[in-house]
Amino acid sequence: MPRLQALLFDVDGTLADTERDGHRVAFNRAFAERGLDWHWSVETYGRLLAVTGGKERIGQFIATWHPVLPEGLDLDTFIADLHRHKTHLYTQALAQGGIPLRPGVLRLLREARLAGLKLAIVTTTTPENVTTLIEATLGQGALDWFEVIAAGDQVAAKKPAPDIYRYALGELGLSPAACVAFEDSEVGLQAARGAGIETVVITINDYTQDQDFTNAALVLDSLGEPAVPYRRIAGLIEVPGWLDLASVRWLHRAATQGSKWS
Ligand code: XBP
Ligand code: MG
Repeated sequence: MPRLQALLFDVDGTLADTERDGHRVAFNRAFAERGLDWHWSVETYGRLLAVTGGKERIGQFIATWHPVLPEGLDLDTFIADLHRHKTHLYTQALAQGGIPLRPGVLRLLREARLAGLKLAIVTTTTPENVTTLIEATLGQGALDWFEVIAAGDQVAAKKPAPDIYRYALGELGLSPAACVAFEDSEVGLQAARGAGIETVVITINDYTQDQDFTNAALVLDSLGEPAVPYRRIAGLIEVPGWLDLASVRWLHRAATQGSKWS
């Protein structure tokens, strides 16, 4: 049975609660600053989250809602420019400390580092967003904590395709059986499981908590902290309160030995 050698973290929804009050707000500001009368409500954004990637999400909005567009524009160029502006606004908000890490994230990252495990980021979002979030929350130099940052357009097919996880495994030089992934959404879970990686889901807000997480090794509402314990939603876990590295190792061992989760 392979030893646990790396923890792979999704970003949006997993490291931090970025979607509703981060990405969505930046999209809306970018629309307004580009003179567009579009507005993505909390509910509309929830529907659009089924499409991963900001450029792809704007494309989906245009294809579905048919907003009026300036005459004769090149759609790809228009979307790329709008999305670049959104990234600028979003990273500005992150750099000002606008979005904290979720409970338990820092604790587990530190514990994994101390134990000599490799860490990786596996996300659909734009690389600048990852860099800015990590530096704003973990400090300058914290990018070095991560052996691999797999993000955005590094692969053609975004989550739920497994490609970004396969890319990260290749860069880490590890087999899927040596890793555990952390995700918050069904599309993320599909991507990690598609690459053969056991996955812990930490659900977040109304956007993902009712999704299908049948294939997760464990589903919690957060990683938990002594002061902010998690709620277990599905799967077996021995330790109440917060998910520490010993529990992750136990899960990994049980899952790779083929235990049945319920
Ligand atoms: C979440 C996403 C991203 C962000 C927007 O990625 O789907 O598209 O909502 O980011 P993950 P960009 O959960 O894999 O971190 O606008 O930079 O694409
Ligand atoms: Mg996510």
